[in-house]
Amino acid sequence: MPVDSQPQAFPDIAPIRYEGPTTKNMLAFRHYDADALVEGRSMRDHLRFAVSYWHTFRGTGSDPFGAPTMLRPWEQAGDPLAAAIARTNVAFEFMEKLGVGFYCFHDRDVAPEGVTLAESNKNLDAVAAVLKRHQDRSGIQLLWGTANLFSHPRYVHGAATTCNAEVFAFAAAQVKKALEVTQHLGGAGYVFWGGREGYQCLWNTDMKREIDHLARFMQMAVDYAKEIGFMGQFYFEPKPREPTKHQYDFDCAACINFLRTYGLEKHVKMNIETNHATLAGHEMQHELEYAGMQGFLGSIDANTGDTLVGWDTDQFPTSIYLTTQIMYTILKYGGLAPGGVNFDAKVRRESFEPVDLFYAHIGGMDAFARGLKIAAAMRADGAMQRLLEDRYASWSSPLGKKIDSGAETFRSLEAAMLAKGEAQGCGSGRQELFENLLNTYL
Ligand code: XLS
Ligand code: NI
Ligand code: NI
Repeated sequence: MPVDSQPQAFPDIAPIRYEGPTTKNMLAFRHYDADALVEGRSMRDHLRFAVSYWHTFRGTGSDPFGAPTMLRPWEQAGDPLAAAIARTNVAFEFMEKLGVGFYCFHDRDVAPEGVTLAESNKNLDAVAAVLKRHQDRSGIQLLWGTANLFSHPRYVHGAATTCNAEVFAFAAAQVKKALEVTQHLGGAGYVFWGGREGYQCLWNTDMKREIDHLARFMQMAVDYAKEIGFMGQFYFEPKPREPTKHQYDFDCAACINFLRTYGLEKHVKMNIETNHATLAGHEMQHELEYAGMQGFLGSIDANTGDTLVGWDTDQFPTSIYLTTQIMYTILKYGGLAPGGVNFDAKVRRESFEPVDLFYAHIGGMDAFARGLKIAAAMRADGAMQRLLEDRYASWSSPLGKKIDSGAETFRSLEAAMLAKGEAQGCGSGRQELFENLLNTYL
């Protein structure tokens, strides 16, 4: 049961409101106006913001070099299940004050792991019942659920790709339960992120066997979802490395190839995270474009990295340039729903006071709202699109049309170029002009 008498976790913070770009209040939105319409749809529905339970309510600020810095006043010692239940009040107080519509969790974020699988399942059921009541009361929904298949020592060699069949079985049982709980909470989706589904050393790794097992595992999840009538969208979240040297879900191209190879492409879309794209040597825009052009754009994990730090720093996104790139591509492919914008981001270890959680999310939401407005303005104006089309204008010529329609061959094209002697009409790429044009909207 939620502890009704529990004091508020953020007593000094009033619900965050839209106050417009000129406000001096740093605990207000300057751009995120939930009901405002952009391209005929509310910002709320475009963005579908979600809070990550793990970073925001379980993050401690510990890193490989140092102890936790975020000693939250609401965290209580003693019975971990009672603490987990009390923490749900904190989470919903935070999300209601912030005004987000969704949250995401791993099974072990919300409820403590027990000594046995049965005990873990029981803990999860107990917390899920409380989460359900909070959802029903507040209207906040679960964007996606997932299972933590990487923290416990049993997953040292991976979960679906482990060398040990019993560990695979345990992971399957854990995902079965996580799917049931996600369904019970009306989750709009379910994410697979392969934290330890990869390798550290190829000599001790049978890669073919491991990737086959990953496909078998996902197929079982898809089959079970069908069996229980879970209608949520499955997502695969690419990340090239960390904690393993190589993760099998490396980037969108690798994931989509995997899904098609194993016949899973109808069931799974991409959940794309900015910092993971960076680690893969891509821009977020590239990953979104790649997934979008093939019909695999599902949901995003909104964060950003630091180019001077080589790991997944999961910082809150504040760059308008980045959010403009993201929202332009998302609008181009028709939006995210049933996916959303999940802040898979954590406040810095040095930002250890509870109010920093608000500053961080407000900044991220405003950056996305602004990116959305700019992207919509660019689309309404159309100059960027026209410039792009100009670059490919020769494909509207009789020759271009015939190549695209399949009417030309190597022989016919050779004949045409022998007659002409040289290809004509190659113009400037105008990169600087494109970049300058973009800046006119910022
Ligand atoms: C870690 C991942 C993880 C997934 C969910 O790098 O981003 O948080 O989003 O398991
Ligand atoms: Ni993520
Ligand atoms: Ni990540």
